[in-house]
Amino acid sequence: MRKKLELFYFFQIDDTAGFKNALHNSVVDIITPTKAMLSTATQPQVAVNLAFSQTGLNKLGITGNLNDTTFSAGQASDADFLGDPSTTNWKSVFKSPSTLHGVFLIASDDQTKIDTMVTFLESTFGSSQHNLYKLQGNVRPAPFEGHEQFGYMDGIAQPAVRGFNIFPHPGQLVVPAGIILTGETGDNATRPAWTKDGSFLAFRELQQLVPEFDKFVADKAAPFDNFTASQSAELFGARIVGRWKSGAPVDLAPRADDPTLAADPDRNNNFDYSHPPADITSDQSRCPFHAHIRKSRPRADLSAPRNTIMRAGIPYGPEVTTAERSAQASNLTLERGLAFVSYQSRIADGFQFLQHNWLNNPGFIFGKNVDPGHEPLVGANQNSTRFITGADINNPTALLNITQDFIVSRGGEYFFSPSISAIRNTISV
Ligand code: N7H
Repeated sequence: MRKKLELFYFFQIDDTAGFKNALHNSVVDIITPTKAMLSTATQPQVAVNLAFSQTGLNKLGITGNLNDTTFSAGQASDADFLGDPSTTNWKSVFKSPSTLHGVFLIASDDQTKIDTMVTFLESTFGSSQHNLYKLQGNVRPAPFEGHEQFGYMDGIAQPAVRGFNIFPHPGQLVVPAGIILTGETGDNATRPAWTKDGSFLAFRELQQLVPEFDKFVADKAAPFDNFTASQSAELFGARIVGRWKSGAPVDLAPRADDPTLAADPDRNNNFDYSHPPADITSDQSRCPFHAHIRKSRPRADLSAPRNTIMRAGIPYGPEVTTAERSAQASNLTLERGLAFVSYQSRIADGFQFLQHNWLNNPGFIFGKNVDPGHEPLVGANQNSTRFITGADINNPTALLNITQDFIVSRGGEYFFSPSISAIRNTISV
């Protein structure tokens, strides 16, 4: 749902029969089919999707085992494993999985259309559900549209799903449909038939401390060649992400941004970190091993198509204010961040695996001449000190400690997003 605005409407079901009735008779018909989203010509002005937590399915009397223990257990019990300092910083809605039954995702370019949809849903469901929490996502204002809160272009690298994306771009990973969609080729789990063509949705509300990140990058950037301090900082930041703010990959543009490369979908993903005769186990001159995009998708470092996610997040919150910039500190009453969404057919292979086994794990990427360290943005260590190597191009084995988190997990939940026919024929009857 590529729209400028997206509302995450988290709800609790109060009356099972009434909820099913409204869902069956009025709401299932307004859920947006994937096919309609494939082209701007057929996209509705307001797109709606729906997903349920395990406790939500229980409340609806859907007893079949979805065969994803991470989903069934819920995200609150996963907090420590994900590297969060338990649920200390979590929003209360996510700390109470027994009442968080589902989420509506409502996207549009027009806020009034979202508001009208909320009014429609609330009047249709009546007292059979109530809202627990709303998170309003918004694409950043021009000229930062498409850029996440730290300033980097997002939404560039997505897997192509076999059978859906007919013409993948060069370098785009093509995965069997069953890596993202349940019941498709490549998803081998045994599940009830109605789950076919659904997907598990991992939601995370990730607060971003932007002035703190900017200060860290400015303070800790190793001086490089004849670069000015601000050029060295820009290079350091780009290496932490693996892409310049424009989106150009540092693997292809290692020393200076290249906006033309960034904007070219046939080139901006066409790299894999290998540059023979350079040694991929020790060469960090282009992209460091700790970089966000390298640790979350290692390309030639490690072939792991099963550990692939489809990302569908959107920023939330206001722009950084002048006062915050000059104080080099966030005003914590003005929360901003990323409403992170990923889709996968098995959470333990997708979001959870990437977070725990790769981003948080200082030893990963394995087989290198030096431990890469934590991924410096989302790589979590229960709020304790983290480290990276590869920060200084001239001394890539040197270790740099990171004493502050720039992303604070405000919690989340795991949901299952069923197909429309499953909602119509199973969930709402
Ligand atoms: Fe990331 N960021 O600003 O650094 N992410 N991410 N992410 N992320 C990507 O390639 C960001 C998060 C992945 O195939 C880009 O589309 C931020 C989590 C994966 O090359 C940027 C947050 C997880 C990719 C960001 C955040 C991932 C990816 C480059 C949180 C998984 C594709 C744009 C606030 C657990 C890698 C692009 C590939 C790309 C950022 C979260 C995973 C700019 C700010 C939690 C798989």
